[in-house]
Amino acid sequence: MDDMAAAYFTVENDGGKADRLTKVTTPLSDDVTLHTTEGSQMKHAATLEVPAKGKLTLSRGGTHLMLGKLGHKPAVGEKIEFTLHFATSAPIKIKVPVESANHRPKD
Ligand SMILES: [Cu+2]
Repeated sequence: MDDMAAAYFTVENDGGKADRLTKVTTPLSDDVTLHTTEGSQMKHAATLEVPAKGKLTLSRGGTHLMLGKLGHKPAVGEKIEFTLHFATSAPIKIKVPVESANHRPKD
Protein backbone atom coordinates (compact mmCIF):
# COMPACT_ATOMS: atom_id res chain seq x y z
CA MET A 1 0.00 0.00 0.00
CA ASP A 2 1.11 3.55 -0.63
CA ASP A 3 0.86 4.99 2.82
CA MET A 4 1.07 1.92 5.01
CA ALA A 5 3.64 -0.83 5.36
CA ALA A 6 4.38 -3.81 7.54
CA ALA A 7 7.81 -4.80 8.80
CA TYR A 8 9.21 -8.17 9.86
CA PHE A 9 12.42 -9.18 11.63
CA THR A 10 13.69 -11.46 14.36
CA VAL A 11 15.03 -10.38 17.74
CA GLU A 12 17.26 -12.90 19.51
CA ASN A 13 17.86 -12.80 23.22
CA ASP A 14 21.11 -14.47 24.33
CA GLY A 15 20.53 -13.40 27.91
CA GLY A 16 19.01 -15.37 30.73
CA LYS A 17 16.25 -12.86 31.32
CA ALA A 18 13.20 -12.18 29.24
CA ASP A 19 12.82 -8.67 27.88
CA ARG A 20 10.05 -6.82 26.10
CA LEU A 21 10.05 -4.88 22.87
CA THR A 22 8.23 -1.74 23.95
CA LYS A 23 8.53 0.65 21.02
CA VAL A 24 9.98 0.89 17.52
CA THR A 25 10.95 4.14 15.87
CA THR A 26 11.94 4.83 12.26
CA PRO A 27 12.58 7.93 10.16
CA LEU A 28 10.01 6.54 7.72
CA SER A 29 6.98 6.86 9.99
CA ASP A 30 5.80 8.55 13.18
CA ASP A 31 3.04 5.99 13.48
CA VAL A 32 4.54 2.57 14.25
CA THR A 33 2.48 0.02 16.12
CA LEU A 34 3.10 -3.55 17.22
CA HIS A 35 0.55 -6.02 15.91
CA THR A 36 -0.21 -9.66 16.46
CA THR A 37 -2.44 -11.69 14.17
CA GLU A 38 -5.21 -13.92 15.46
CA GLY A 39 -6.91 -15.78 12.67
CA SER A 40 -7.30 -13.10 10.02
CA GLN A 41 -7.60 -10.27 12.56
CA MET A 42 -4.74 -7.97 13.49
CA LYS A 43 -4.57 -6.94 17.11
CA HIS A 44 -2.63 -4.09 18.61
CA ALA A 45 -0.04 -5.17 21.19
CA ALA A 46 1.41 -2.70 23.70
CA THR A 47 4.63 -4.71 24.03
CA LEU A 48 6.02 -7.98 22.68
CA GLU A 49 7.93 -10.48 24.80
CA VAL A 50 11.44 -11.57 23.87
CA PRO A 51 11.90 -14.78 25.87
CA ALA A 52 15.11 -15.55 27.77
CA LYS A 53 17.52 -17.52 25.53
CA GLY A 54 14.90 -17.29 22.83
CA LYS A 55 13.61 -15.09 20.08
CA LEU A 56 10.79 -12.86 19.04
CA THR A 57 9.97 -13.57 15.41
CA LEU A 58 7.98 -11.10 13.34
CA SER A 59 6.68 -12.63 10.14
CA ARG A 60 4.05 -12.27 7.46
CA GLY A 61 0.73 -13.49 8.78
CA GLY A 62 1.99 -13.29 12.34
CA THR A 63 3.41 -10.69 14.65
CA HIS A 64 4.53 -7.59 12.74
CA LEU A 65 5.09 -3.86 12.84
CA MET A 66 2.49 -1.69 11.22
CA LEU A 67 3.69 1.62 9.80
CA GLY A 68 1.22 4.33 8.94
CA LYS A 69 1.60 7.85 7.57
CA LEU A 70 4.77 7.00 5.68
CA GLY A 71 7.10 9.91 5.07
CA HIS A 72 7.75 8.57 1.57
CA LYS A 73 6.83 5.54 -0.49
CA PRO A 74 9.50 2.93 0.24
CA ALA A 75 11.34 1.70 -2.85
CA VAL A 76 12.00 -2.01 -3.25
CA GLY A 77 15.59 -2.66 -2.20
CA GLU A 78 15.75 0.45 -0.02
CA LYS A 79 16.95 -0.23 3.50
CA ILE A 80 14.81 1.27 6.24
CA GLU A 81 16.37 1.97 9.61
CA PHE A 82 14.47 1.01 12.74
CA THR A 83 15.42 1.57 16.36
CA LEU A 84 14.11 -1.10 18.69
CA HIS A 85 13.44 -0.02 22.26
CA PHE A 86 13.25 -2.57 25.07
CA ALA A 87 12.02 -2.58 28.64
CA THR A 88 15.50 -3.34 30.01
CA SER A 89 18.06 -3.74 27.20
CA ALA A 90 19.65 -0.79 25.41
CA PRO A 91 18.04 0.22 22.10
CA ILE A 92 19.20 -1.58 18.93
CA LYS A 93 19.33 -0.08 15.45
CA ILE A 94 18.56 -2.39 12.53
CA LYS A 95 18.14 -1.97 8.78
CA VAL A 96 15.38 -3.84 7.01
CA PRO A 97 15.31 -4.12 3.19
CA VAL A 98 12.06 -3.18 1.47
CA GLU A 99 10.24 -5.95 -0.39
CA SER A 100 7.16 -5.66 -2.56
CA ALA A 101 3.85 -6.35 -0.85
CA ASN A 102 3.31 -9.63 -2.67
CA HIS A 103 6.78 -10.95 -1.94
CA ARG A 104 6.74 -14.34 -0.20
CA PRO A 105 10.04 -15.12 1.46
CA LYS A 106 11.28 -18.70 1.17
CA ASP A 107 11.82 -20.43 4.50
CU1 LIG B 1 -1.00 -4.92 11.32
